Amino acid sequence: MPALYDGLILGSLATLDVAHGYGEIADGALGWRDGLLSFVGPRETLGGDPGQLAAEVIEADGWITPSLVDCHTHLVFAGDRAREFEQRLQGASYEDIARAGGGILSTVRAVRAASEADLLRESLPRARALLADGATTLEIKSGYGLDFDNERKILRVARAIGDALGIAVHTSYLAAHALPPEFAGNPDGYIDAVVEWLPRLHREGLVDAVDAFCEGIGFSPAQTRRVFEAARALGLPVKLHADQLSDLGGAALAAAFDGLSADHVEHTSDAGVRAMAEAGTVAVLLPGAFHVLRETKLPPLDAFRAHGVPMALATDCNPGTSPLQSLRQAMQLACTHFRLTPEDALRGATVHASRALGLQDRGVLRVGTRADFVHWRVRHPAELGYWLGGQLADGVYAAGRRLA
Ligand code: DI6
Ligand code: FE
Repeated sequence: MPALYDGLILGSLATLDVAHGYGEIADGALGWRDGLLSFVGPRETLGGDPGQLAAEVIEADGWITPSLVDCHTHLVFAGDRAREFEQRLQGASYEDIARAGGGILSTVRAVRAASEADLLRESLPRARALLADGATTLEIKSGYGLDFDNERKILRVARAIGDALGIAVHTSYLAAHALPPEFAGNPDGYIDAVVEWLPRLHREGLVDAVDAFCEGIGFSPAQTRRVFEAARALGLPVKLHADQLSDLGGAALAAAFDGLSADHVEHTSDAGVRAMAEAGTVAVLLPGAFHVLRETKLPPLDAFRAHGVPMALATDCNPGTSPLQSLRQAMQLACTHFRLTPEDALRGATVHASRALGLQDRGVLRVGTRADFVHWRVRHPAELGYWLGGQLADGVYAAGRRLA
């Protein structure tokens, strides 16, 4: 008789499949078949000897949670910006450096000079690091190419990372990230190009969502709107780097387009929060950038809570503002800087992050969802938002397959 489950893992479960709390099942069992969870419950209700029910049985001491979902990264890039980090420590601001042609544009120069193979070779270790610390779904943005061929190169590398590691990669087209030198003084002309490239890249299957940097050193709300209209014409969801350094009404703009998420949101106003609540737009908090830029303006956390706006967490892994290669570390930073509880942080990096990508098939341990889970060497799930560094993941699984 064929086994009922392809695999079973036995241990303490934090299912998160509840409105409050971890959804703890102390002596639990998780079973899967064909990549989906088919049993989640107390071990004693399995109804048989695990060894007879499943082809593979794993005894896990420690806790099992849903795999982490990193819903905002720029991890495909070349080079680094350590020198610029040094300049900031000597007093230059992020905006000063950007205006002087450094910042994002210095990474653009490095990306343009790199071959597709180089770019994959440089970026893959970052994705591997995220995976090793529990993330099996990653969002990866373009935005360091700023011309058709180089934006395409980044998106192709993002897809290649998914194939190489067996993880799920969701791509976002972020050509409206900075103004390339070819369009100096002509941002509207650049937006024309951004809008023209989008359907061509979409036709190649390279775009899952559309993003923009709506900021004084980025693009105006009117320019962002044009990019969003192009996305809408193709039926693509949008998200936005909104209100990171100043309040341009970005969060409300993302909400007006039924955005999946508004990200950063440190300067979002009360009206912005209300618009997000109404549209169901998720707030993606990026404590890595907050930490590295030594920001002091906190996102409107109480307002998000009061209006029931879900708060997701992500690494924002990028060479300028967040050289962060662990989502678990982002959870710790969110607890420290934003006073999230470890439980909020875990939800932020799982359930809410999935929602920020428009995904309902992961982020909790529930029958019928993907068998994406992590076995952690911890005594309690609160430890996931507590330790700085270290190696806690004992096994990282996607669709029932062990990847790390
Ligand atoms: N905001 C960010 O935090 C990243 N992009 C953005 O629009 C930073 C990108 C970089 O500095 O390279
Ligand atoms: Fe970002």
